[in-house]
Amino acid sequence: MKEIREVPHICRMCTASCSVIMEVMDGEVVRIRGNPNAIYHNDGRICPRGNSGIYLQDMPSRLTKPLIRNGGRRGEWNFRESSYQEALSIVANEIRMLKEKGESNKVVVILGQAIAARHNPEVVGALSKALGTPNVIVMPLSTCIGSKLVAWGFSGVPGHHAYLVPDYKRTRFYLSFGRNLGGSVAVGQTRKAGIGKRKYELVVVDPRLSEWAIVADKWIPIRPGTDLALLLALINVILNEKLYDEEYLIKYTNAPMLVNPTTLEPIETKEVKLKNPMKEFSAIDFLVYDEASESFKFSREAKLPSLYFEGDYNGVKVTTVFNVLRKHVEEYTPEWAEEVTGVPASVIRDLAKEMGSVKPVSIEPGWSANKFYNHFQTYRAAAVLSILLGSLLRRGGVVLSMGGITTVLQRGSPPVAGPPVSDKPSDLWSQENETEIELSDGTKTKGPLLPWGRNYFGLLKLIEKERGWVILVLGGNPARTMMGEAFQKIARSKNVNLIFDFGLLKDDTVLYSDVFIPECSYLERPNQVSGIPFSLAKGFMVGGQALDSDCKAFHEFVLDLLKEVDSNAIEAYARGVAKAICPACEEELVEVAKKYSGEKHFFTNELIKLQCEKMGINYNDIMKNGIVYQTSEEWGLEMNEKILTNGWLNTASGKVEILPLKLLNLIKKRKGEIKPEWHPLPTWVPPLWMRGALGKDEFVATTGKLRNMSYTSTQDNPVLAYLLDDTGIWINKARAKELGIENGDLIEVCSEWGCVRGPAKVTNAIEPTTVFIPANYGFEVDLPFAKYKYLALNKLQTPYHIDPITGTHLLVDFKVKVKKVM
Ligand SMILES: Nc1nc2c(c(=O)[nH]1)N[C@H]1C(S)=C(S)[C@@H](COP(=O)(O)OP(=O)(O)OC[C@H]3O[C@@H](n4cnc5c(=O)[nH]c(N)nc54)[C@H](O)[C@@H]3O)O[C@H]1N2
Ligand SMILES: Nc1nc2c(c(=O)[nH]1)N[C@H]1C(S)=C(S)[C@@H](COP(=O)(O)OP(=O)(O)OC[C@H]3O[C@@H](n4cnc5c(=O)[nH]c(N)nc54)[C@H](O)[C@@H]3O)O[C@H]1N2
Ligand code: SF4
Ligand SMILES: [Mo]
Repeated sequence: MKEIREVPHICRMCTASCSVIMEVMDGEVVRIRGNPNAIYHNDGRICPRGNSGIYLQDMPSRLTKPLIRNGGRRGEWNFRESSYQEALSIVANEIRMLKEKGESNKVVVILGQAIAARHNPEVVGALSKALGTPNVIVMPLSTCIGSKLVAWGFSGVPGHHAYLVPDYKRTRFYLSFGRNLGGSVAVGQTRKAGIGKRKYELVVVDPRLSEWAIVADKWIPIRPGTDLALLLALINVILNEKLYDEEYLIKYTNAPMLVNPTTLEPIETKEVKLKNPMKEFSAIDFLVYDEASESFKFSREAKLPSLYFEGDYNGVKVTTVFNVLRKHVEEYTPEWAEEVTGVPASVIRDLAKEMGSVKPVSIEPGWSANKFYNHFQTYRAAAVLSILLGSLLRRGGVVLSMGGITTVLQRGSPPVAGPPVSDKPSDLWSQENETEIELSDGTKTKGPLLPWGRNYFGLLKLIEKERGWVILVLGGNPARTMMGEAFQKIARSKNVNLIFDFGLLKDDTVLYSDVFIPECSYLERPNQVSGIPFSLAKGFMVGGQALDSDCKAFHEFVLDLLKEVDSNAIEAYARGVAKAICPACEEELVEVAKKYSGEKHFFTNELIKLQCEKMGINYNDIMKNGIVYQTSEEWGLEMNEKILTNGWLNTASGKVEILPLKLLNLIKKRKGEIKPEWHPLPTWVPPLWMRGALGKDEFVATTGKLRNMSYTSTQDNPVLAYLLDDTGIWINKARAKELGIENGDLIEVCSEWGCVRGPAKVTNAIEPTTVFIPANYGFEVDLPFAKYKYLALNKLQTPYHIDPITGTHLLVDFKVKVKKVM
């Protein structure tokens, strides 16, 4: 029997970061399986994508040598192999030249999920500082989670999918919309949802009978981009039928806050000092009407704040936030919502009644939520609905995971947005700020409410204006994942001096680059200690190194690059990394960085040792077991309760805010006027496609992930490509018949901006106005195993469809025409 060595790691086949064990035999990883020690995470399970990581060892499209363009234009596969040093020096020279001219800001970093999942805080903080550029585009932020992050954020909790989660194991009723836990899998969530499912009722809202809708107790098909109307009608019924959690609203929220009914401004506030286990901070207290003493009091001094008070305060007419909300949603009746969504009013009424009578209820906080123009208000409505039902931060409701708890206690994260690097404003930000947006009421505004300075439409504008840009793509495939083929547009510009790709696979981004350096795959590199996503228990994960290979991983590559650009920057980088992930390691890590002289994984291995030492983790334990827990899930549940009951939320008042005061302030400062798009109370905003009538031959495009594909990066994985089933473009049977389309026919789908082609999946399992275009297809380079070359979603989009709040990009929200290809 040959010996099998077991090496724990963190799965990098998607951002869900499951803890895995790699079985190594004879210098090969022969199997990857779930880590049984990850009891509060993926719990010994992984998905087929996780299993298929072993193909990274020898799949034909894995690139292992640096490449340098050998003439020809970007977009032509014309490269020669080079040494690491030669490729590195070309990139370093370009960056150094910009630095010497004082133009470091012309270095633009595009951060893909493959590096963002491991190194997001370090890149945005440490690397951009070391390079001297504030211009960082984080793909998962600008294409995936932007609007929802701040939507929940304004109520006091960061709306990041790994930070804010349904408490699947303890809920009794789960309303899932726009999420497909059975297909768009994160085993750390899907597993818990599966365990809990025996005890909760599952209602899935989706235009399509997804893998998750199939296992639901009820599937509610809905027109794309109209979930907001459904949620508003649920709020309407819950308020009218008094199905809300009165005690929760009175004790923990600003529902009783007295405001001016016209301006929504609080009538009177005062500052209070508060202290949580990590920080002292000041918050405001607001005036309420105390029913116990029949007088006006600040909320923290009142015994029984009234939800319903209306009257005069010092001659001024005042009312509560609760009253204003009730009035505000009066028009959003189930009958109105039926017209918009296609969901019968009776179904909406029954759903509201059920949600109001069962406890606890969990409402989906969402993941990929940058699909439609109204997604900010959609997730504001989801947050307010959760609050009305008393389920935010409650057992069995929607809760903060360990990452979310830490973020809230440190009082970081959204809605604080804007330029990512503090010492210089992002150039992208100024472009976003200047962009004209046409609002749903027909007026125009300049710039989104909260421009983030991370979005590539800003880059498109900048490179038209100035010469000499250097683009660094780190761990992503923007040629396929940027909307409207923005990357190809950037690559065609003569004003871009160099495009560099630090990737792994032969993909369309390499095709449009000048220089490519491969990173080691996760099988060949260690992984620094990191937190556990979605987890209520506190703990840490790590990755050992299973294989050796001739390549560098991220940290060491960055150090090599900085050494050539400006060796002084090495210290800045080490400090930045420490600040982002291990503040107590700072001085020692600077020494490690200075000592580094090119040995593979040296910095990472030393970092792991330092992290263990400073964070109270036993090194041998974590290296052997892959994951260590310092608490059980009870810790997370208790912390949620403490945050709720002590008023430690990240809002102006520290309480759960239905009417977000930070948002109100921001509107005053940035816009001066309340518009439906950023109304502080949940407000109807139609999706973009509804601005005109939907023609008889038109459909609304939407998208989602395929269960056995990750982003665009697994298309050529031999076993995953083989496993693809249910493929193709979903179209409703009756509508397909009108167009003479049969199952399997080659069809063309065209938007205003472009066309894609693929086989039709003709089915009753999709709502008639919708065409569903899977997100994971399409490529330009030659790939031996990949299917559906011409089904690239980003050919249909425009980079200028943006979210009016954060300026992030909308994945869909446009009309399409469909025809059979003869
Ligand atoms: N067409 C389309 N566009 C999308 C999406 C979609 O599904 N389809 N999804 C949207 C969403 S939700 C997201 S989060 C973003 C994601 O967008 P991206 O971050 O661009 O994601 P990927 O498509 O996974 O990037 C794939 C590339 O990452 C590189 N890579 C993989 N592993 C490694 C590694 O270990 N190291 C390095 N250095 N590189 C590696 C490979 O070269 C691979 O080709 O895209 C958004 N845009
Ligand atoms: N297999 C697989 N799993 C993945 C990934 C992957 O690439 N492949 N990527 C990971 C990443 S980065 C992300 S962002 C998550 C994404 O995970 P999810 O947020 O679950 O995202 P999607 O698959 O984009 O969409 C989920 C469902 O929303 C439906 N939908 C589309 N439009 C609408 C609408 O207007 N209303 C409603 N109610 N539903 C709608 C789609 O039909 C789909 O079934 O998945 C993660 N897990
Ligand atoms: S969900 Fe699947 S691909 Fe994603 S990290 Fe977990 S095992 Fe890997
Ligand atoms: Mo994503």
